Amino acid sequence: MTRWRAEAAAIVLAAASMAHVGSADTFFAGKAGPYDLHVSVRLPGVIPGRAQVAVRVLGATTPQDQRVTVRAGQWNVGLKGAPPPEQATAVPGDPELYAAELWFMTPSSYQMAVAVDGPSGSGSVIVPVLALATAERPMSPWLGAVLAALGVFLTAGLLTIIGSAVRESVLPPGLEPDRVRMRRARFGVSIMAILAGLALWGGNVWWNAEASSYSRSVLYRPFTSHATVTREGDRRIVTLSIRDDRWTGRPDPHTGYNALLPDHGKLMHLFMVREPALDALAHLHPVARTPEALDFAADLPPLPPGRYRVYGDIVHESGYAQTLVSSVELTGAGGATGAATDADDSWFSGRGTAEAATATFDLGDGTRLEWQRGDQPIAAGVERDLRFVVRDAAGAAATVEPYMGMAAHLVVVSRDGSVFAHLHPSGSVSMAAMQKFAGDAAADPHAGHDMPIDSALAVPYAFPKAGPFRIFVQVRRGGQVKTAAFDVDIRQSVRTR
Ligand SMILES: [Cu+2]
Repeated sequence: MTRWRAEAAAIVLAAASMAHVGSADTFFAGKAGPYDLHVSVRLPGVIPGRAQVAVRVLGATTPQDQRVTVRAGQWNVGLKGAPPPEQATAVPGDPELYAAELWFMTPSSYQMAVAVDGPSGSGSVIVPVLALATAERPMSPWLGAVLAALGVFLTAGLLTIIGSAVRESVLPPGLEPDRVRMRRARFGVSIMAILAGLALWGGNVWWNAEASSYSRSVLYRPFTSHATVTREGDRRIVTLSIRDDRWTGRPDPHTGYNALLPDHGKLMHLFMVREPALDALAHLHPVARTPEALDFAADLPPLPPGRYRVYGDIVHESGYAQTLVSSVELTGAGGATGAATDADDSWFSGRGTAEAATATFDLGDGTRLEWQRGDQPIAAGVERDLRFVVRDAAGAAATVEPYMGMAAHLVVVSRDGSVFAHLHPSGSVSMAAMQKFAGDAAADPHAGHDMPIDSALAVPYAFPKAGPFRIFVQVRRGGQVKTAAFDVDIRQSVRTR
């Protein structure tokens, strides 16, 4: 029923946000055995629904040489209980690209196995996918009118049949019904009209109950949370408090809102972005103040005063990642001491570099971060690599050190506040969920911590909508986190989804 209704009409995006606020699709770049893959999962918006999976086998030249399969299992069932693998079909005209469709029946955290068999051998990789219902599809007025007209026709037809049957069915042909028969017929029609009315009323109640249960328990809503700034001596503390029945009460077995999993070694990544100019950013790692993980607090860095959007990234043990959303007003100067709660805390304030085919941002240590956008402006909904490189004064590529295990952290925000995404060169997937599904959650996420790495970065992403965005890029050099900011105007795509 839900599916039928879902298919019936146009999409209206719910105001609700999701892990990566306003940007629910999954983008992943990584290796499956010998193959370099780019994987994207475009969600249908409604659950149950069919997701579009695209797998790009980089460097593939003859599509028939490779066999690509995808398979998804819910976090608590795993791949053993999952439906059989779906074979992805080669997309004509693009020898690297394979496409498949996967059904997601439950709003939950899934592990998706992507396997490639080909001339170089076989390999597979697990990509965490969050199947979220982000849209309700109300019935179109046109379909509603057709169904209502059919309903009236059927009801009127039913009453007419009942009336005629009582009045005339036992009369020989040619005879007129008498007054008694006429009265009986009217009585029969009245009774049937009451029964039909009751049936319609019952149907309406059932329909509304289904719809409200969808928006209550299927449609994604982040936990209710609330940000505050308080003074403790000469320190200023920002606290994000989670107050939600789904967290404080009994956890939902499907979605997997269970205990938190550290991501990059931290239970929460808290981002603050100043409105409306997006000209100040803090990336903090608050610690839980209670064992129940209800209040997360961090020292406030010296940020300029103003209104800040607050985003708290958390990952549950089920691999379910969500972004809590709140906002807070900062008055006066920021943290007096500037002492950070966590050594990996970082902050930035300043202007962004305007969009260009090659835009550069001065990192202040003699190097600059270059965004190689390319000649073409970026269109909404089109996946591409965002490419960056750090260059020294002579223009040579410089190295970076891992910042919390990653070559770079990107924060993508839309000016209107409807989109927030936290990305890495591995894509939009949560590293904690990846490690959990790969079964090496115990492995040190900071392995090779200070080994300098190549600063040529590529981050796969598709901007979910058109409009002005800012991209913050964070890299670590000389033990210090450097933040670059770039402004970009995303164009309307000609392609519609
Ligand atoms: Cu990050």
